[in-house]
Amino acid sequence: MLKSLCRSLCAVAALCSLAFNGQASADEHDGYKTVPLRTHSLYQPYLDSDLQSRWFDFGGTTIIRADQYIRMTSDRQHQTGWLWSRLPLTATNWEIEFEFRIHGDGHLHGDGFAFWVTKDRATAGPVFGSVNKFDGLGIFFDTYKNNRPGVIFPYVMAMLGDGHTDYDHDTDGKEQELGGCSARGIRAPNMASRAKVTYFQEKFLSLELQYKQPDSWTTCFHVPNVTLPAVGYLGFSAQTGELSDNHDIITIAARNLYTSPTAPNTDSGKKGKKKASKDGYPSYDDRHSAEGGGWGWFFIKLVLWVCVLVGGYVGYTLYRAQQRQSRF
Ligand SMILES: [Ca+2]
Repeated sequence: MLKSLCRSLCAVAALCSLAFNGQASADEHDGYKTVPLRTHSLYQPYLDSDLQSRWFDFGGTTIIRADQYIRMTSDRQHQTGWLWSRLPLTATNWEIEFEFRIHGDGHLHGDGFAFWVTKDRATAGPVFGSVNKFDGLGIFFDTYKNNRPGVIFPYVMAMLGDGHTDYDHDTDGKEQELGGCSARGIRAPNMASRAKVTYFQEKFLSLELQYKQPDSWTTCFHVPNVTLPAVGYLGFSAQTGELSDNHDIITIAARNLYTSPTAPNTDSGKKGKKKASKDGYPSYDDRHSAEGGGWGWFFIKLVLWVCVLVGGYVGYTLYRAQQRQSRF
């Protein structure tokens, strides 16, 4: 009797500790609540003990150096490599931050790498190592200027593919561009760069880059009213042709984002200045002041309350049982 009660108490304690861990991982970040998405994150040593990754597939010329990087292409001609999540991203709103490094010898470099969230996955092709006429989002880190007069390279641009439209290499995707920026320092021989892609369904898609100095983010683009396919796989691919470079992915940190749907319009002044943009959503610059909350928090609080109640009950029963035992 006493043993089984002890076991119950341990189980409740474990459940509560899980809930607390969940609470700890629900981080406040840029005004949103964020929860890490393990299924779409990747860190050293990248592989499990059986030399597989539970959540990602690798292919083409990709090589993995467990303590350093995932190298999609080496600094050699005609290489094509990729990595893709095994599961689709099902989070409605998400943020994917990744660290990468583009480097190599020689004076001319190419062709660059791509970040993908698309309906299809894991097929090599001519657009920075993946298929053309894709359905979903591609963000291209283009290090070779084919033909785009007046634009400084490397150039980073996003394209929303509809499954039919071609990416045009000859004009570096000028006609297909959704948003983009020049990022001269992104190809750095001695330093890794970072990118952070943030997507709020039907609200916006943004890209921030970190390459000038550590902890300093530069907004590359912020495009309102973007809707991606509801289900898309996360991928990275890279390609070299006549020109070459090492294209390395170092870490991927994916996060689920959520915020209270009513927060933007309930300006109670509790947290100081908080204003909503025209669409009733906190403007990009005011994200720091957006109040969190939402169903995730509600759920965590609910679990904690249940833990307290059940813990109290089990503790009391245990106490009663001990009393009874000491009586006999
Ligand atoms: Ca190009």
